[in-house]
Amino acid sequence: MFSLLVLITIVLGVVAAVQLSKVYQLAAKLRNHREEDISLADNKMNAWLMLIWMFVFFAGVIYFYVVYGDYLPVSASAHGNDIDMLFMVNVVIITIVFFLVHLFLFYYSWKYYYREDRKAFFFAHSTKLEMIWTIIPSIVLAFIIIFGLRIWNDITDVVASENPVRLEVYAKQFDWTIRYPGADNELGFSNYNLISGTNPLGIASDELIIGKIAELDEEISGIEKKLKEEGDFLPPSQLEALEDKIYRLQRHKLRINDVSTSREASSGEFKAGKDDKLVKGELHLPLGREVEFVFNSRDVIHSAFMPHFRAQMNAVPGIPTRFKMTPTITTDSMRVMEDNPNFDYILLCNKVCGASHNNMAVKVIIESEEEYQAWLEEQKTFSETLGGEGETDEAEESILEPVAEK
Ligand SMILES: [Cu+2]
Repeated sequence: MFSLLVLITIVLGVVAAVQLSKVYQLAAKLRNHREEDISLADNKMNAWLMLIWMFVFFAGVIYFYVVYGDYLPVSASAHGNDIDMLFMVNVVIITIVFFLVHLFLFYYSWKYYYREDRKAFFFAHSTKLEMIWTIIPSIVLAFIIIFGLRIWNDITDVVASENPVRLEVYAKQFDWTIRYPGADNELGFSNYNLISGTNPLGIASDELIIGKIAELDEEISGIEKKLKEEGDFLPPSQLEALEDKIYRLQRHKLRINDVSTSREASSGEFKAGKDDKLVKGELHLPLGREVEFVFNSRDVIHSAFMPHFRAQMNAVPGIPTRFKMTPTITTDSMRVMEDNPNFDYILLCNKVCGASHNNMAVKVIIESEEEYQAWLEEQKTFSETLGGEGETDEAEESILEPVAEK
């Protein structure tokens, strides 16, 4: 309702301005005064308007700095303070330049408005001036870039800590799945070709590969049966569509074969996926331990943004991206600091990725190591969610029945 009122006010304001200018033009015409004839009084008025506007403009900018300048939440990660410092340094430099440039712009517009008896000082070139406005910005920009790069290198340096938390953040339209590596602290190999209803991240294992191939075979033979029985009665377009589907399913099978004969398969990495833990809706992290994130996406580019931790990384289909950070404030402490018992950290999608992009948010919970371990203990492993054949070690040797079916 309020925004409607604002809109009406703006529209009426524009209409009024247009009408006023028409009246002005008409009056000028009556006075036999062409629009391009500018009097000294006009010039003077414009000069003063420039100066007045400068003060209004500056006052407005200062007002917004004061009211909205402190909009960032408290940083809750080890590197967050560095980012904030970098940000502040940039803001200070930009603010100084902003005020200087606009001061000159408006002040000289006011001071040197046109007067008949005065001629402008004219010169074609000044090496000194050119040097000043080339060298000073170069130095300032070089400083900003070097300073920024140093901080970025500190944040992204590859030396891992002794005992990091490893996890994968897997995006799809429109939610996030968090995968913890389980007891071996190793994320199992995964491939999007293996994604199914029960295997949302496409984690690989011998059984799952066999299961998936069986699933595809079943689908193919179903279509072939249909073609045999009804083929003669189907319109050509539908016939073509079914044949195309068979072709695509067979291609999918070939790709799965590639997965099972890939390098990862022979090095036994398939084992690591069994005890992985898949969690939706919540991301738990222990306080003070370094977290190594791997980001992946199933469909389009998403971006994992955690504003309180000053962290953001794109999740790109087919290209795992990485980021490290160490949380420094628990959710409980932050609730006290913010004086808000309902406060929660958040991970959200920061790339407009489709219709329900705004739904892509996950609660982030920073807790003590003990609480974190207790919570992790409660989560089901991937093989448990598949249907309870549990931790059978023999499964790796003998190839069991397909388990992918529900
Ligand atoms: Cu998204």
